[in-house]
Amino acid sequence: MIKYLELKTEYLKKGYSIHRNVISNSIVEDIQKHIKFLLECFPKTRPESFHHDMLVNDPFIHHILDQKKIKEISKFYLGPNISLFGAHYIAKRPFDGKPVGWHQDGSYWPLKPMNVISLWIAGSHSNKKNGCMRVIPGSQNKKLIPPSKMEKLDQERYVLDLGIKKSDIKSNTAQNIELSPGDMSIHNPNIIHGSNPNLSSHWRIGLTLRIIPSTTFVDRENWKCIHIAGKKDRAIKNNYVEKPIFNKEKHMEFDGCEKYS
Ligand SMILES: O=C(O)CCC(=O)C(=O)O
Repeated sequence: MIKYLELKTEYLKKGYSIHRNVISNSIVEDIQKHIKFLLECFPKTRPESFHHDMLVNDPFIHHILDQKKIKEISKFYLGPNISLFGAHYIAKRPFDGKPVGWHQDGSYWPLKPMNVISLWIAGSHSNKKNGCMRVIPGSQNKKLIPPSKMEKLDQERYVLDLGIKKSDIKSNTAQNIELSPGDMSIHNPNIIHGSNPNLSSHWRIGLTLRIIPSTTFVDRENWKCIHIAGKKDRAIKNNYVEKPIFNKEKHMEFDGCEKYS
C-alpha cells in the first residue's frame, strides 16, 4: 500500500503513474491470444479498434477486471465502489500500427463529473520503437480542449479522427511510457497524450480500461458499464451488464473461464 501511495502521489503531480507487474504472464499470454481471436472474429476491424461494444460482454475482459491487483489499485485511486465504463484494445501490428494524435480523453467523454482513471495494461513490450503511449506531464492541469478546436486527422492514417494542434502543445516535454508485458500505466482524463506508429518488427498491445466511481454518471443513452466492486449508486442511473456466461462457440477459452459457466 505504501508503494501505491507513492505512485498515486506521482499520478496527482504528473498526471500519470506506472505500476509494474500487475497481471500474471498467463494473462499476458491470454491477452495476446485474445487479439488473434478477435482478428478472426472481426477480420475487417483493425486491431487498434477493438472497442467497448466488442468487449463489454466478453468473459475474458470481466476476468481481467476481477484480478486482485487491478481491483486493489483502482480502489486505491477511486474508493471502494467502482465500475468500468470503457474498454478498448489499441494493438499495433508490426510495421503497420497506426499513431494516435495528441488528445485529452475527457474531451470526448460524457461523464458527469469527470471523475475517472484510465488503466493502460501492456500485453506486450511497449516502447519508443513500437509506438508506446507518450504523455505531456503536468498537462492534466490544463482545461479540456473541445473537439471543435482540434484538427481533423485522416482515419486511414490515425487511430482517432481528431488531434490537438501542434501549436497548442509543448511536445518537446513529452515522456515515453515504456512498459514490459504485465505492467500498467494510469492516466488522468485531462492529460495530453498520444502515440507514434509502430515501425518495429514487434506487436505493441495495449488494453485500456476506463474506471469510474459509482457516483460518476455516464450520460449516453443505453451505454453499458461493468460493475467491478462495492456498491452501485441507486441515484446514478448507469446501465450495467450481467456477468457473461462463457460460450465456447462465441468466446475465447482462457484459464479461469469455468468461473463464467
Ligand atoms: O495506446 C495508445 O497508443 C494511446 C492510448 C490512449 O489514447 C488512451 O489510452 O487514452
